[in-house]
Amino acid sequence: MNSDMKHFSRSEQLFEEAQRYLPGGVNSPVRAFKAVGGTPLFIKRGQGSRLYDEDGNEFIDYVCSWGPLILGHAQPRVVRAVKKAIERGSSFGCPTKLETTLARMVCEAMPSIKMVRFVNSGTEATMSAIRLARAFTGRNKVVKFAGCYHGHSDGLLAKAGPGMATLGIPSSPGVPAALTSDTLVAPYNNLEAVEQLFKRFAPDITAVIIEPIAGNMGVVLPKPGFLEHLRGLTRQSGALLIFDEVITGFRVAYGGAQSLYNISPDLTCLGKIIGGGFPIGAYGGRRDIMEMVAPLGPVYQAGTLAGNPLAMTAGIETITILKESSAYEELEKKSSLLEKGITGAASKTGIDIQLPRVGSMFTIFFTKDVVTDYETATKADTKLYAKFFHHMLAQGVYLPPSQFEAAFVSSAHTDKDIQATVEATEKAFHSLL
Ligand code: KE4
Repeated sequence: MNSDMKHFSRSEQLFEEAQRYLPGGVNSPVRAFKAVGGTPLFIKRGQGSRLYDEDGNEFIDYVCSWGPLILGHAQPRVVRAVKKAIERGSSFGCPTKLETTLARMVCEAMPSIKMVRFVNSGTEATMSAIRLARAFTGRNKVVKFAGCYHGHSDGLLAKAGPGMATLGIPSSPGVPAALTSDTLVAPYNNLEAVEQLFKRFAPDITAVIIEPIAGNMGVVLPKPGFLEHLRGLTRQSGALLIFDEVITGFRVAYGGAQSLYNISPDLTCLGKIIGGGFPIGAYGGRRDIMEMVAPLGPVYQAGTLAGNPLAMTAGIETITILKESSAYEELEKKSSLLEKGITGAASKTGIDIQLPRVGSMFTIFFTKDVVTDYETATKADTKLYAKFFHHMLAQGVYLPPSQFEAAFVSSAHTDKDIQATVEATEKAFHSLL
């Protein structure tokens, strides 16, 4: 990778101006580089595996817009399809056959989903799924896991209170305690904690919501049997199992994490990849549950641009390419090459890292302990990660600007990109010594 000194003066100027009009200069907090320091890149364009910023710097991109761009930036077939679609109009507020096409593809990819509703974000998807679960079961309490993020609806902005398995307390000002008092929080991978919650609250637990492979505390894998136990526990108690596959859906496999672990959740939330880079979310699952959604049933949920033709077109094109090609085998090959190269560089330089990976989603944790939950994830050395991040950035490799996010490989990443990234990692590790 070109390691000639990069400068970011244009991004600095743009960031200055952006902060006058936008809180923190961004439209989503994680973009602001607060966790790693420095100035966020202002991007001019993306192409394939590359991002180009306003200073003319070029980067191999492992953020991929936080997951949606599994085919890389400006994928030619997606661009052509969306160009044609926009010329026919961007939104009608009426049904189109595109929505049925994408819905059918989602249902065929994930057999647990018999019916699906499109919305405009993952936040809307999980918020709606929980409202639906409460209507279906007549119960109120929701179990979530520390370190899992399901978007920013009030009830889900809850963190663990004191003690192991507890009533959630607001994780943000502005969220009334009343709205998180029905949110129970347990440590990820901790079955005993979940069983304790069920012992205390089972008759009022409407659902367990989980990222089947966590991506929001960095990548954390479910321990063998953990998801199966959750499935058993919920089925036994009449609670619903909700898989939040906003990241993992069509990412770790065409059928998502539920196909990898062969588990049938009652409801699934999707987003990111199914919109091919356009705003999207979706929730779906058992027909007897989904039939409660308005206007078929009484559970209200709506959205002006839900199912809009552009997001549908980009999503259909994206998952068609994923279905038709050997995308997942290639992603596995490239991602495992990258993992071997990085872990090899770490052992060569004596840097302690963990590199949990499922398919093309991974995290480089700066810790010697295996990361199994939020507590062990937060033992990682975030200062070291920040230094590493900037050493990589200087060499033209763009990693997530936070230790607690997932990194992604796309189909557009070439073997040369992987090799260049491994070389940059070796140099970066040496600079950390
Ligand atoms: P959105 O509302 O951001 O579309 O989706 C919320 C959401 C729900 N569920 C999971 C598992 C998610 O990962 C997300 C959003 N992910 C974050 C990054 N990990 C999006 C990036 C951001 O917040 O800017």
